[in-house]
Amino acid sequence: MPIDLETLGREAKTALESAQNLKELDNIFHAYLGRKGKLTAVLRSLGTLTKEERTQIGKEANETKEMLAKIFEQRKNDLLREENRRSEEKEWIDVTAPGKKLTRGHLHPLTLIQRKAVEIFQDMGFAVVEGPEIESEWYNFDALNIPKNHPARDMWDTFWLNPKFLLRTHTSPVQIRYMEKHNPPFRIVAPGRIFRYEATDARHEINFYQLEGLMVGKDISAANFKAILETFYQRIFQAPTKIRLRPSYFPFTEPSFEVDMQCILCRGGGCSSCGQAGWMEMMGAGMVHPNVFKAVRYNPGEWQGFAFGMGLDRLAMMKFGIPDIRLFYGGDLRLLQQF
Ligand code: FA5
Repeated sequence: MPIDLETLGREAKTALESAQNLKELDNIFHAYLGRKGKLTAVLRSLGTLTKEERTQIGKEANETKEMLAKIFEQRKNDLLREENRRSEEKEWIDVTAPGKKLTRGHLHPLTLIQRKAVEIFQDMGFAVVEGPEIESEWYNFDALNIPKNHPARDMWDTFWLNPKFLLRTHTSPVQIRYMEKHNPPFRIVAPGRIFRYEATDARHEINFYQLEGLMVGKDISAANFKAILETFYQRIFQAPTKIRLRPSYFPFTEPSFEVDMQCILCRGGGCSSCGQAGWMEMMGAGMVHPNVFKAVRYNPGEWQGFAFGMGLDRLAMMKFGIPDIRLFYGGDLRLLQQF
């Protein structure tokens, strides 16, 4: 059978040139030049031909093969370029399009109140210090004039970690830590988290925040405390508030008092948040007890000062109108997203 290489070549050329994509091109290439391809078959059959035919057809077949290989390469490049162009079009980025808005987190109301309170005290010249949450019995109790077996220890239901260490029940130990290392006069505040082993209700948590204050000098009196208290409440609430000082007892102050604020939630009428009292207990305070000065080797005849420990959670309740302290620790986004 005569081999019509010219027709085969033309047919293959047209097929390659009209391939629409790389896969199709590859299939056509293999149909002619693959292992079982039509042109490959011609090349394989050369052995069965006479010498003259072999020279003649072999030359033509090789030329056709080279020609088709070139066309294949060219078409492949064209199709690749075309595919790149199409995918670039598809992946086009509009750099002017407005971005997707990321949802921003919120600062927790307790963080907000702590920052605000600290800022106000800093404006009044108070330095900010910190102390550890795990405390020794000495700093939490003994140095604050509450020796072992003293009934006042029952004022603070304690999470003991072992016979010597505990989770601090108030921020007052920071007073001792600071005074041990610094000489008066000074004024400091110490915000921090504290822990109490007690039942919870609308205004009691087992872990909550306090802000300790301590001002020591030669002539610091309760009148200074009252002035600072008034400035603080004025600035934090930016509205008139009703405050009252009640005589109280703390082993580390003498005299001692507690500061109440008329409950914002019921305006003094009595509600579940304030235990129907109409007043919320906001802080304990007093003039530093001479025994505390002695514990840190200050001369009580020379120095005097006031100290206070305010409950930051209760301050946040009153500032933001939150009826239950437990809401601060519930992690409910509906509450947090309001801040
Ligand atoms: C003390 O912790 C004293 N260290 C305060 C003090 C410091 C007195 C310096 C004198 C000199 P008290 O236990 O009363 O005191 O707590 C102080 C304030 O913390 C309270 O007035 C109240 O606002 C808040 N508080 C007390 N217990 C809780 C509780 N379980 N949950 C939330 N807040 C509380």
